[in-house]
Amino acid sequence: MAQLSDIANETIRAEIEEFLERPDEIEYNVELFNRASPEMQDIAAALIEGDNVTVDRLTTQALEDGVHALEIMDDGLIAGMGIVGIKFREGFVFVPEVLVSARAMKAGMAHIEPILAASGVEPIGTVIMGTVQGDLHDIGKNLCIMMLRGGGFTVIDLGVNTAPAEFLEAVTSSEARLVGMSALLTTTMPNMAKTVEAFKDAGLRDEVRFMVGGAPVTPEFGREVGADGYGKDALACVELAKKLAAEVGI
Ligand code: B12
Repeated sequence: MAQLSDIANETIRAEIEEFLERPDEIEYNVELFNRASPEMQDIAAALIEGDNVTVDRLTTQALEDGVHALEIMDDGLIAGMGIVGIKFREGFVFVPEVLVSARAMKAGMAHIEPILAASGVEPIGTVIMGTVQGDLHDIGKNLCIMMLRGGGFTVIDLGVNTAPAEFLEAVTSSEARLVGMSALLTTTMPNMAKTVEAFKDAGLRDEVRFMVGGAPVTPEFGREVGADGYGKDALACVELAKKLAAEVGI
């Protein structure tokens, strides 16, 4: 069984020891960081510390050393943000610290995005992506967009705080038949349903396929709001988009 003491990075060991209390989260993170290489642990530690300069440098170095962009994303950046998320939930850190870590995440993602996007595959179709109204979280949505572009989709990014009317306008003014909605707040999840309703009211519901995702969203919730599919992460988002694209004949 993976042990905390086997994790190479001292900051990560201290973070888990000091801030994680739930046994399932301790177990998950001890295993995750035991699996991650010391270089990925260093990236995660720098992200937790909000050190964007170091995340930038270590990400560049890892790519030069031949580490796959997806490994950096999963075992470095997302793994580090997972610890930040737990500390935020438990009240050990607040919005400013999370923003500084989010900036560090973006510094790493800036190197990964062009690589994932440059896979040279033929364009499959267009996807409209947005974080729903009232919600300003965009890290997960942006990861999905990166992976969708890498998977051959053209993406129209509506950004954050996207009103149902803006999704509607984007569909009517483009050829897009796929719409992806992201929500990170339980209070904004209902706006997914409102968006689907707006398409029904406009008589356009059957023209498009809706994908939903975000940490609090579940497959059941997706079905409840009338979406066509739920994706748990950015890889699942691409798989789902491909499946739904085939359904609508693009
Ligand atoms: C970073 C962060 C912030 C940053 C956002 C920066 C940014 N540019 O995004 C800042 C500091 C601004 C912020 C603000 C707030 N936040 Co905040 N935040 C987080 C945090 C720590 C991490 C979220 C994140 O980026 N995760 C990493 C990404 C990679 O994961 P992800 O978003 O889940 O995305 C993945 C999948 O879900 C999926 N996915 C995502 N979208 C989609 C879409 C589709 C179509 C598909 C298929 C898949 C998919 O793929 C992604 C990649 O794998 C979470 C904690 C957490 N554990 O989620 C809290 C969290 C979401 N925030 C929370 C809260 C309360 C707030 C604030 C209200 C705090 C406040 N008091 O002001 C504000 C709200 C602002 C607003 N109106 O939106 C709560 C929400 C609680 C709830 N029950 O609703 C959380 C859960 C923290 C907590 N436990 O208390 N936050």
